[in-house]
Amino acid sequence: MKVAVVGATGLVGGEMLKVLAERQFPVTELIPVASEKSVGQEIEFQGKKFKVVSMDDAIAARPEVAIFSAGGTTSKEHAPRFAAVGTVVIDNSSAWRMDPTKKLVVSEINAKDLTPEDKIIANPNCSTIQMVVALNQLHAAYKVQRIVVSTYQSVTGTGKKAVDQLLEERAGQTASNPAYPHRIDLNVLPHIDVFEDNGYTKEEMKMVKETKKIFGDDSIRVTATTVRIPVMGGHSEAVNVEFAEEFDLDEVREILARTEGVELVDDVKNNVYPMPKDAHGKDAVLVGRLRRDESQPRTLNMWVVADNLRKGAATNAVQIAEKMLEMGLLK
Ligand code: 11C
Repeated sequence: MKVAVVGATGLVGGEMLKVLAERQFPVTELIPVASEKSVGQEIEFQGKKFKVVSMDDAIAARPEVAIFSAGGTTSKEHAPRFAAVGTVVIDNSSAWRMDPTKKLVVSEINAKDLTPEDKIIANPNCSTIQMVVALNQLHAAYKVQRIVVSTYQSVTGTGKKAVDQLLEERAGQTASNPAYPHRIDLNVLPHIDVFEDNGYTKEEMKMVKETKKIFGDDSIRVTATTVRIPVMGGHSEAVNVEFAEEFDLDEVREILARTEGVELVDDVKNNVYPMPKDAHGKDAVLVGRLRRDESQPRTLNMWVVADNLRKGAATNAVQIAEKMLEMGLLK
């Protein structure tokens, strides 16, 4: 497979290259693409050096698959140009997620619905992916009715600029080029992405809308508060979920223990629960702190942690490509 990675020099792009190599995706030719200022720069993949090329050169090479992680504007402009030459685009931005003609795919949940007509496939937002992976089999067993989620998100979700801000502040300096409107070290920002007219942030509304689209069920009610914390390594989420059917907590544990993509980390007697430091570099979504919400019936509380650059972005994108390969949709 000729594989283009658009945004190859970014944080997610770098993770994408790692995941492609680790999972031994059959890359015969890697085509790294980045902004004009990075063209000609060399990047390493599987022990070999590859030159970063321009978007036009990458399209001319007609790769079988292009994995985009370069922001919505780039995706809007260039993904259709790759699709026009027959390339399957897996796009990590928000550009196509809510487009009714495009599928929004989490590999374990709905990759099976992909068809040869799907040429631009949207990868959901990281905070949505880890929540729906954790809920997938519970939804099948008890039917999710309402979700109240609060997130604790890593600075890596913003990108390199935010990582630098945290490191500079932690070293006692003033950030030279801050990513956030306030300091992030020794602080918490109840603000991810821009504010919308309803008072929610775009990140919060992504969790609402994307969850409904991925589960194919508009009746699921979701409300979110998304928060940036001075952490690297992964996003954490407190998820309160109300089901239509009554559940048994031991059965919930059994279901989660066999859910694809989930690792149950739940032994509070021994202080065992999911933490971002333990999710870092892993593909699994860690789930723990399982307990009944005693304030109302059929409601569960859970704590969900995952590496936002892995399952939340790169791993899910590569898994979609793997599924498409298995299904004969990449040629
Ligand atoms: C964050 N979730 O942690 C964001 C990053 O729509 O793909 C990913 C934004 C997106 O800041």
